[in-house]
Amino acid sequence: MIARLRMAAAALLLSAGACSYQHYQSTFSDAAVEARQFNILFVIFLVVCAVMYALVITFLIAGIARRRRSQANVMEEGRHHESDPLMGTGLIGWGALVATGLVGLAIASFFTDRSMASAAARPKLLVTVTAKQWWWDVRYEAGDKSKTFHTANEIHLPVGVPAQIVLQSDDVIHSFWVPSLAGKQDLIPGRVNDISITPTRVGIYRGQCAEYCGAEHAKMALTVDVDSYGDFLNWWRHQLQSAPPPATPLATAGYNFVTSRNCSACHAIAGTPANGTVGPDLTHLASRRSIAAGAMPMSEGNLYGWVADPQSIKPGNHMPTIGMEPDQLHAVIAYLKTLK
Ligand code: HEC
Ligand SMILES: [Cu+2]
Repeated sequence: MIARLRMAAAALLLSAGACSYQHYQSTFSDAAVEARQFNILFVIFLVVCAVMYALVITFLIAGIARRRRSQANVMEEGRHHESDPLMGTGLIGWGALVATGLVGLAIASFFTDRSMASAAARPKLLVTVTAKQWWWDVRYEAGDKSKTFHTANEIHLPVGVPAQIVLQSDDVIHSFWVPSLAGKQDLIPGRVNDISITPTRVGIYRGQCAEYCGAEHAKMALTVDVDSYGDFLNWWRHQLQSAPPPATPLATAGYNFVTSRNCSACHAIAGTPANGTVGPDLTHLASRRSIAAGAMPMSEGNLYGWVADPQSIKPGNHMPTIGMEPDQLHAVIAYLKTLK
């Protein structure tokens, strides 16, 4: 019954032209324990409220019909004010039904909350997400400091493993929202929030900032890759590695430009002198799916576009347009492409 309703709701959403990526960014197609619990609760609320609504409308129509009938039959004044013996019992029954419905909803909410809390109580993976105008810094935590690393705008989680995502903000209030995986949670300056996610289905899930945070709020997306355990471990081991040294003369020229000019004041590249924290970590830039928090797909052409003139792509973002000669731009892109 619940599954049918959910399918009907999802079909409705899709037929309304929502999108062809059924599992990409949808509250209805859950891919984590937390999102599923929300969905079950949603269906319970929907069914209880729909039944009550249908009853109210039925009684209303019955009442109107009855009054019409009695007006037609009985002309003398006061007749229809006579109390109906069934009325008292009916009212008590109605009150009991409303109370049962409300208590039922409260109990359902309570158990949903409890089971989400119990999933959150045993996280196996700790990821800190810091929202910045207008991108997401992602730090994988580990007891051993040498096993901590940064990435940006792309989170990887192993399927079936409860993860705790710690949420912080450096500037204004943002909101972390990956509809297929969990509800929304705000990132508030000066405060530490968190959200737990236990993914149940391998796939790519899109999320976005859900709290207006300034000019480029609309271009502040992120993706969560839910990987099989093996794929996750491979990704994780790869992210722990430093950037390889440049192998061609062109890439070396790019390396020299990036590490000696202002790029390195804002960006970090592990294994090089670049250690800025104003912008995204670039160590494995080329392995990511998009550029600048989902503003564009990752490609050589788009990298050229971004580095040459980031302000035309995301007007107002905090990376200034940096004057470069064409050969310097070629060199920088040749180097960035090696950051796999
Ligand atoms: C004043 C700081 C600053 C400087 C200098 C700077 N950047 Fe950036 N850069 C940023 C910020 C902030 C972002 C994120 C913009 C956004 O998504 O809103 C960014 C984003 C990027 C991205 C996309 C990263 C991603 O994860 O999608 C690349 C690539 C990049 N910068 C390369 C460079 C290069 C190359 C230089 C030097 C020529 C440079 N940046 C200079 C601040 C800077
Ligand atoms: Cu925002």
